[in-house]
Amino acid sequence: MARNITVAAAQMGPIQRADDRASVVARLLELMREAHAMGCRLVVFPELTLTTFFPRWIMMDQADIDAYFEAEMPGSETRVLFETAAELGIGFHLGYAELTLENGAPRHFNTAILVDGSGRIVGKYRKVHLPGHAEPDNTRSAQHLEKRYFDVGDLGFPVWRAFDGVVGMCICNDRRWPETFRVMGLQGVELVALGYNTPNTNTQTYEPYHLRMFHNHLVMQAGAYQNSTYVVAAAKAGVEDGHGLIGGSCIIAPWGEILAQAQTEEDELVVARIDLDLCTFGKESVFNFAAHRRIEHYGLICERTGAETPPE
Ligand code: ING
Repeated sequence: MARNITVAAAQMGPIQRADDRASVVARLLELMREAHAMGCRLVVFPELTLTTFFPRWIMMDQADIDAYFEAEMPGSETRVLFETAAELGIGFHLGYAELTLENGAPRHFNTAILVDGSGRIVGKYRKVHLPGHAEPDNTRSAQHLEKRYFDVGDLGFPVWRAFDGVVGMCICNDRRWPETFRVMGLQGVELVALGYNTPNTNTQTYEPYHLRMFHNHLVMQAGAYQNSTYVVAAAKAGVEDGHGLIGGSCIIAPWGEILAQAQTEEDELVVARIDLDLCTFGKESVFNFAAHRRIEHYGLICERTGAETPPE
């Protein structure tokens, strides 16, 4: 029998540096209610979806940086998301900047949570692959200071039984690394929820605009196909204080095809009715890992971080 579930990628249009959380939460609630009205059981919001993409800005004062972080989740301004989810019986995935104390020391993570239809936090993920640079780089047309503002995620790539299936999460740059999807694939993942903030230009060299969107979909379609899992991906899109972010939010099938895709760079719901049972055939045939993988030949993947080429 089918395991049908209707899901949504809730693309967010731009969030300006001057926009307050209350105005953003109001937009998120509108998308959540629209998703519920369309029969969705899960709505996926983007990475760092409560504020502008602040890693594009140089900030030297920790208080200025911490203003973009959530010290509690739910907090006073986000609790209404959890209450509304429980009222409607819809789950959600939310990306945000997490400030937490560990052994008395502050830790800063680029985090995503999975919340079920009763408003309970089912799982948490902290971004592992932090792109960009740690020191301001004025050779770039815009900064990308994720290595400066965030610690490397320390939770691995877990999956959870939720929404009648096996659900995992990753965040933005994580999707460009096949290891991300494979570690979840080795845990039987059937739906990967992810959000992204992807600048629409390469800040280091000329790159044709269309390649940004091509690479965005390429890596997610490959991850979906090679692990026979759905991918529900929500962009923060549009121009934030003069800096453009691509859209392209989408829902991808376990055979790699895009089932639904955003048409704008604004707040937009991308919806599809999916059947989680359709992950099974790929996992039992082409990507039957137990039958086909040869881990005795894969050692370098975990033994070597950077590439080492043979001597001349
Ligand atoms: N953003 C970008 C992303 O991985 C990036 C950074 C863009 C890296 C293009 C490489 C190429 O989509 C985040 N937030 O990771």
